[in-house]
Amino acid sequence: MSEKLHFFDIASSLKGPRQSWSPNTLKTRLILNYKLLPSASNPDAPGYTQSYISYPDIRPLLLSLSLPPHPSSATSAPYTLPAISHPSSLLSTATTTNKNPKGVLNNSWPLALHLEHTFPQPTIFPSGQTSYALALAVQHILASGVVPAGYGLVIPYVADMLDERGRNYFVRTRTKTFGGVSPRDMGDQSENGEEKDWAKLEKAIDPLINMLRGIPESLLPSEGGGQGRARGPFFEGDKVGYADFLVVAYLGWFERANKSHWERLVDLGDGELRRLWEASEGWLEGQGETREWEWEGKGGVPEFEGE
Ligand SMILES: N[C@@H](CCC(=O)N[C@@H](CS)C(=O)NCC(=O)O)C(=O)O
Repeated sequence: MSEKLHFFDIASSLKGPRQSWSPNTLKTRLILNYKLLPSASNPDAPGYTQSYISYPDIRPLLLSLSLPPHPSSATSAPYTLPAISHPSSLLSTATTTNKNPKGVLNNSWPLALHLEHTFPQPTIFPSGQTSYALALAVQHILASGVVPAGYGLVIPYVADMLDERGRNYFVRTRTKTFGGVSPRDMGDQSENGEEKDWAKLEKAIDPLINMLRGIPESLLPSEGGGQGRARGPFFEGDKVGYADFLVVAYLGWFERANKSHWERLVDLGDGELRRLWEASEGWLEGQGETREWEWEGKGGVPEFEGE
């Protein structure tokens, strides 16, 4: 029997399943919980193990696993989580994305594809290529619109949910990334600034709400193919897929960082986001078996080191 897959998440000071907070690691966690945790329809699922890594330890951990940095053209930090260790699938699968000699992979998109390839059922692309195209579109809307538009409403609260070392690292590195502005001051500081930030986010997220809502029922034929009924809660009606997980991971970030902002966010539109959240919550909260990950030099990283 091969080793269980191990998942690396980012530490926080939150308790229970809410300890998992990052919009990127939550994308992978949702897939792992959907595919690998035993459920009524999948009682023999293998489960997985996990560890929570403090921000300043991510780089030394990934170096110890021989993972190269992202190219300097990437918009993220060079060494990032989520990552998995799963030599039994990663060493035997010839993909263009993974050449790692230790059976480790990071970066949420290649991770999603690798997990789908290795554990095809239940699928995260229920309509095949169409679901894949949908996920790409949702990812684009999030990355180029929603995420930057929502910065001012979520980034100021991130440091306070991290463990102490993570908090110091986050404030220092993000102050540099944001050109000297502390992440705590990322919100619009002008009069009524918070409402201006909300206006930006509402505009950016509207396409996703419309996509979840689907064609207005009055415009659908009343007969044939069951298409006359209301859509949702997922982009593909009652079939969940990776496109949904991308949005749920984003909502999870808000829920962890600032509950009252999250409440306002999921109430936008006609509750499409809240229904998506409620239908997916079980996959968001699932946890693997926690197992400390040891590597040479662990614990030797002073707080002030790193990017
Ligand atoms: N393209 C990467 C981005 C992941 C990412 O940016 N992760 C952040 C946490 S949300 C990280 O690990 N940052 C490490 C750092 O800032 O040092 C993915 O999709 O996995």
